[in-house]
Amino acid sequence: MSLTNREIADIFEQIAVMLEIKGEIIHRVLSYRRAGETVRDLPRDLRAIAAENGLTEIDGIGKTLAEKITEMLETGKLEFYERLKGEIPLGLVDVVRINGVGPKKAKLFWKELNITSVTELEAAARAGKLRDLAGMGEKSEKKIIEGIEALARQTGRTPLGIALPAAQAILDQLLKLPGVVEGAIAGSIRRGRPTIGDVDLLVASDDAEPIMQAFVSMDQVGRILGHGPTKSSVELLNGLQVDLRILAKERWGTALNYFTGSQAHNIRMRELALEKGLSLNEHAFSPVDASKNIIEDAPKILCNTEEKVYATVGLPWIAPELREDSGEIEAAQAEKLPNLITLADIQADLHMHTLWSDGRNSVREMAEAALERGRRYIVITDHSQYSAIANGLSAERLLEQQEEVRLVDADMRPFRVFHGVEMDIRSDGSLDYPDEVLVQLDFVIASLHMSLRQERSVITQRVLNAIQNPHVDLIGHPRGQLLPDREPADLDMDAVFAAAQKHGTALEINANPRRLDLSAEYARRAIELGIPLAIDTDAHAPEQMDLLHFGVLTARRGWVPAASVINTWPVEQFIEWTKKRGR
Ligand code: DGT
Ligand code: CA
Ligand code: CA
Ligand code: ZN
Repeated sequence: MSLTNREIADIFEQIAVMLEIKGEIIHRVLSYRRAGETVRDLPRDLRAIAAENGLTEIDGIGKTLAEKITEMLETGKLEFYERLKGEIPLGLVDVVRINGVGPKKAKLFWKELNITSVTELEAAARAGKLRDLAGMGEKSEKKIIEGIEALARQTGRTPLGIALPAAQAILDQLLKLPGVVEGAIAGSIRRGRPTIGDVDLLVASDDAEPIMQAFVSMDQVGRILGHGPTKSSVELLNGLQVDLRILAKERWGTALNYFTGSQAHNIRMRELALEKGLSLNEHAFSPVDASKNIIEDAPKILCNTEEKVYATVGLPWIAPELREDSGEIEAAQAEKLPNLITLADIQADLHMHTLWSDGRNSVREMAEAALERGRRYIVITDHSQYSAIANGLSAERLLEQQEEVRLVDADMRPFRVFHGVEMDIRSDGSLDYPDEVLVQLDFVIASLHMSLRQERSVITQRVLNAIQNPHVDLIGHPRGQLLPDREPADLDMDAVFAAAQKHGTALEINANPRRLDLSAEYARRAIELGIPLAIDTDAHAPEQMDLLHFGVLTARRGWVPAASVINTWPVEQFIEWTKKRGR
């Protein structure tokens, strides 16, 4: 029983934590942690690499770690790991995952109270037994309970930013195979959900067998979960599950519609079909009798396109991002589907960083990268001084930067480079620059980066302070969530929306797939209130500008039309908008 890359990565990462609890030197801990990360992200099967004697050529894998990998591949076990588990209870590895519990605390709980699992720790915390330990108190005890609750809410879902490229890479391989006439990513990825349970792929072909064989034999496959003639499931080396279905192209529309979901949308579609005397499943429409039984000898209706599926139930085609049964059926019936924004509508990127703070490129390099990608104008928005770890700019350096921005702008016309900033909203609620500085900028983003766990009234007031300042144009990544599992700040979003509406301040959909913040649901509420949005990449390097489509996907899920998004506007309209806002 050989182990997969993911299982080996898990073991290395568990060893790192156990060594840390044991008090081992940090170098040793880090070498296991790094090895775990490397193996987890490895694009090839360790078995194949080992067969070529190539393990030590992997970055961060020396002779000792290579021997350990070989042992696991050959025996399915690791002696060192088994011994370690005898010294340090494995349950402590989960205890360390709790926010606010490090290896030192875990060891303290274990040695003092014999706690070896999250369950035991929770019981002790709720019984008030932790507060009397050295370095603990009532407050830190309460924090631990909150941390355990947050851990329980974690989902095990994969961020869209990881799942979509992985799915696309597999689909591209499949599309190159002979006999493949059509292929698509379906499921939650096609709907643009920010996190993904598993990947659903569809291929149309009359000769499924060799395609299935090629699919289960791909390099990225860690393990085959099911292998049938028309349906297979595999687990990739990174742990992601991928389902592939192969069908005849005559049924492409019905299948694509069914496997795109959502399940709730599908249920509505089946109800509409029944109203027309038809039963709908993933294969076809079948006529039914008065008691809703399929009439066996009546001809079925096959649909080779989704348009035909929707037309059969009397609807126009509905964009996948809307298919959540959240009003899209009713809107389609009333011919009131939104005119959704597309990637081509985007004219500008209003949020990016350079070498002046924590970006990796110069102002000019970022401008040229944006121009290459078809943008017509950008705003340079480095961090402000409060973000010391991000090398944030003092007012003095900010104005020094302005000279460089003006030079690049003059050079690159008609492409425009504006000067802005991503200003911190400090923990005490004050803004990081005085108004005299802000008036000199073309565009001001205000963002929360620090003290995100403040209580609701406090953190909400911080955002309101920024919205109310006439020099602040946009609130960056408003809720501060990180996908898949870092919870957003506890903001009173009704208050935030009311203030943004009153002051005309724009809210960001941060396109970075770790953020997607605002989420689709909040974006939809924002546009209903007439609040302007901006879709920005927050790029710290040119290639991150290519993540823009994730923001557009999120906006589409939020029913957002182009006109509501300020960076779809021509540059004159954008300038006019910022001027009207008091500068
Ligand atoms: P996920 O994978 O959790 O991110 O979400 P989905 O939506 O991709 O769900 P998944 O992979 O279980 O199934 C893909 C689609 O197939 C789903 O969106 C709708 C359809 N589907 C699957 N099972 C059912 C079912 O039992 N009833 C209906 N109506 N549709 C289903
Ligand atoms: Ca899925
Ligand atoms: Ca699935
Ligand atoms: Zn930023």
